[in-house]
Amino acid sequence: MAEKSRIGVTGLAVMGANLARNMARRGFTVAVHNRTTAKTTQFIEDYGHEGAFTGSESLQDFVDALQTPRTIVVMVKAGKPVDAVIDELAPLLDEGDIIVDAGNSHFPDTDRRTAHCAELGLRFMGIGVSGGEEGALNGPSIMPGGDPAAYAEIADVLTAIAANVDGTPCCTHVGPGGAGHYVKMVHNGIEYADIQLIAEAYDLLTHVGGLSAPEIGTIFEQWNTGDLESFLIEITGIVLAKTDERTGGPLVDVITDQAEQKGTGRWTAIDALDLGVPLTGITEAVFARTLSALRDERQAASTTLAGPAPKPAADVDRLVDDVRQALYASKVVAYAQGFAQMRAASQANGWDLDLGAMARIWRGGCIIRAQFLNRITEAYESHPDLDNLLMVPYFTEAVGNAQDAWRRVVVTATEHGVAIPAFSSSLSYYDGYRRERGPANLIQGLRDYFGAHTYHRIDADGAFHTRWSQDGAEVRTD
Ligand code: NBP
Repeated sequence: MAEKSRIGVTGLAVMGANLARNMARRGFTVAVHNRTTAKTTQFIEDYGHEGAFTGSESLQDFVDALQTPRTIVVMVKAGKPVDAVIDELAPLLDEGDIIVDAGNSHFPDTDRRTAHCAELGLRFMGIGVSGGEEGALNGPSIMPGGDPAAYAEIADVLTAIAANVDGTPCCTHVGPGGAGHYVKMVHNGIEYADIQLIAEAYDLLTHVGGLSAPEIGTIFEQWNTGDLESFLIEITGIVLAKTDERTGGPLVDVITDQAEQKGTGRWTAIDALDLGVPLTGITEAVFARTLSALRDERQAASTTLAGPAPKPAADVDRLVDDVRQALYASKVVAYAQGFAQMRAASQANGWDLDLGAMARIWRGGCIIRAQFLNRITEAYESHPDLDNLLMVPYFTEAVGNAQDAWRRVVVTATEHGVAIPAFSSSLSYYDGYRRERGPANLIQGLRDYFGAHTYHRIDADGAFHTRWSQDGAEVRTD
């Protein structure tokens, strides 16, 4: 009888196949299965030589091929397919077996599946995997959520296949239930903001700076040697430098300007609204994608709605440096907001998230990997109860130093009619957050006028209402 496999992977589309290959390359024995058998056969044909795989046609054979207690990684399309696979697997499994959902599941689904599996005597883990197909094969960032004891049993595999930075695997137990998928969701949301900020920088350098795509590509290449050093800045340089084989011009110039999305950014924004966390950068990035999708409407509006007359920038070198600083400051704000959201979720759900560790496991393998994540880890190591990243000296100084350039960029973009929702909302957040007294006193006054919603006074305890349309007197209401 063949040796039983350490771990199983069901779902052999690009992500599952690459994760299984990564595991086998690290010396683990891997059972593989796919709903459509032809994909399993093809997988064994293509990659069977890379490691110790056992391919199975039926789920029963797949389950039988595993060492007990079994660990089964489910890597199928997020949503109903995950439930379908759990329903099919559950009757074939034994108490204590572990089902790992490594897809992009929504965290409430993970909480629900964790409870459902527990009722069946099974252990369920929801793990976030970032890095796309390349990461899955060569080392992703892994965000495991679920029972810590179950994690301990599979940590050898997960830490071995994860990316590794300075000898530290980009994988650590995140928290119970849906915590891993939650952190992956916010990671994706931050990715939306990062990408939107890069797009706005490109837009400004194109339409105000008058620079070509390859020229901007070279600028991004330079930026990647400084504070902005990151995977996304690096690949922006590469994408902008790419020549289109058909036209001989820059490839980006012939790509339609409609951004698609799979939903994780939207989930992050919705969750921020539910939690009451101001998450302007990510939310504006989601809205910018939805606005980009209205291509027909935009084309009609472009010949109807007035904008300012075009005028070139007076000093392009200064614009380039201002945009670099605005990009950095806005990025700091986007991360500050994302981490504030994770902190709020951690408190609301009792997850006890180690936010410094989250930044640490994002340093390698994932799409938002960046030098500056080290600074976030350091910030939470020195201030574990930090309310907002902007309040640690490194970031306070970084954003403070950039603010003049940041304000000039927002003014310039506005004067030139270039939409910069992420740059400007980040700056407004910064200005709103640093205000000792904002204008919400008037909001409360208005709410009290039209709805008797009451207000609090700065000079007295309690809730008050003014009888605006009666005698105008103020009454205490609590
Ligand atoms: P897909 O998301 O395209 O899903 C395809 C897989 O799901 C196939 O193996 C398919 O089997 C299986 N499947 C479906 Br669809 N319905 C099923 C059902 N009812 N029962 C059993 N199997 C079913 O694959 P992917 O792009 O590899 O992504 C997998 C997961 O990883 C997703 O959650 C995705 O969001 C996440 N993710 C993807 C990336 C990326 O870069 N692609 C990055 C990070 C995370 P079949 O062959 O029989 O149709």
